[in-house]
Amino acid sequence: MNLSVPRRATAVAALTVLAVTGLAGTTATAAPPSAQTAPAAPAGALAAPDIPLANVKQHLADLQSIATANGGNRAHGRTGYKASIDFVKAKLDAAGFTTTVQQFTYNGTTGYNLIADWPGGDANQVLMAGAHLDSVTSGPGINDNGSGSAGILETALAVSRANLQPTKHLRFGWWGAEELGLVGSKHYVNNLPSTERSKITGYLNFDMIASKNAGYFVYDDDPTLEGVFKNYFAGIGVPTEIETEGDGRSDHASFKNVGIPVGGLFTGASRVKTSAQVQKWGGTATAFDSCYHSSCDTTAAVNDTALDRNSDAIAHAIWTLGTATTPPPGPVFENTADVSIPDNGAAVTSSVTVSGVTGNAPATLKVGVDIVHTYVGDLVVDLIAPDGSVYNLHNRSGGSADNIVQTYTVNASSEVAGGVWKLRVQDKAAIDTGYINSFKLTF
Ligand code: DTR
Ligand code: ZN
Ligand code: ZN
Ligand code: CA
Repeated sequence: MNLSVPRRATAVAALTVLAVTGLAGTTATAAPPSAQTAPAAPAGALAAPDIPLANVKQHLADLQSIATANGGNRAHGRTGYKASIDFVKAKLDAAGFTTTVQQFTYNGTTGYNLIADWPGGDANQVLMAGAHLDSVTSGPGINDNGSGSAGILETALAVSRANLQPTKHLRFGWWGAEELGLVGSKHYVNNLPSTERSKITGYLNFDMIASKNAGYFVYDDDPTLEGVFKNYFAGIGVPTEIETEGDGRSDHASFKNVGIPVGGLFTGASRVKTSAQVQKWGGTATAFDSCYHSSCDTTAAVNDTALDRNSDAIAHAIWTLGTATTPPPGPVFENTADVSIPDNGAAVTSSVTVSGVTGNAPATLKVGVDIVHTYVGDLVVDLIAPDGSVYNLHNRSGGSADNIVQTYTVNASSEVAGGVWKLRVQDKAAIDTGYINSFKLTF
């Protein structure tokens, strides 16, 4: 590189900093964060309409009336459940859906699933949303799970009102006997030929989305589906948390157990909201739903704001995932910690830990590199896969130009995705130095 007095002053200062911080001659690696930023909306996706809260509340009022007219509940094997199925089916038939009532037997009584297909879309790419329609015997089950049932019902009706022409085929399911052990959804999945199962690109589950003392929980089973919901709530300025008690606790487990990507939303049940969560979401440090599985789980037990936000989030997911012309970008893993690069010294690294991405990395792995440096011709920059494989990104080119801010596309299809990926940078010429500003992988 060309020596020049002004740079030397800069370089000397940089070396002093390195000596003091003890980075000189060592491989400094920033701690891999667990930070995963939600992917942007996929190309071509249409914006969802607002789901009218009044319409969703009317469905809840109708389900309440059904329970009241049928012994106070809508439980499996009771008249209130079949009446609920007939109610939802009639609305979907009138809206142009192709509906199927699937029967099963449990505890010696007949149970019912309702499946509604929106005609059109790619039959080989099915996007499914579901909610259990049954209640416990002790009450009308308006939050658990009239709320999820009404949220997807109104979203389906919005699809009809818009005469949506999605790229994917849209399917909605209302499950029986969830309260007895996910019986209806298990029956559906178990009786779905494997060729049909493999067409389901994602299943979105909504079980309790209007808890009175609501929290905003997003299922973290699939990074892409998780990102769609996190994107939505970030867009309306509502913080979310990962749903941690859900594994196996609702109908998404039936789909996850056969390898179908799942996602969903939840506002909490009998667990108590912490003081930190009260700070985040308001409400009180009591149960998220104090009427969980109780006779008081009525229309009075519903949080309208949570019902509205979650219904809109359901529509956002259906429109985003269902109308995208290209698959949504996969999950993003980023490390924004600065890592000083020793002048003419040892290599340093910034790393990210990839989790929740099954299989191998894609042939078009996007590697975002942001390096602040005053002479990029000094630098060798490599991507290091979890197994140690080296992919050179930059090799001393660029001369005296400043900074490398670039997204490289790497064919990493031979690499297992999960594990610690590193960006390795070495400054191989005296004077001029800099630091790694950020390192990002998009799958
Ligand atoms: N099993 C659900 C309620 C429930 C409890 N934890 C979670 C987590 C995620 C979804 C639902 C739930 C029921 O009683 O129907
Ligand atoms: Zn329940
Ligand atoms: Zn439930
Ligand atoms: Ca240098």
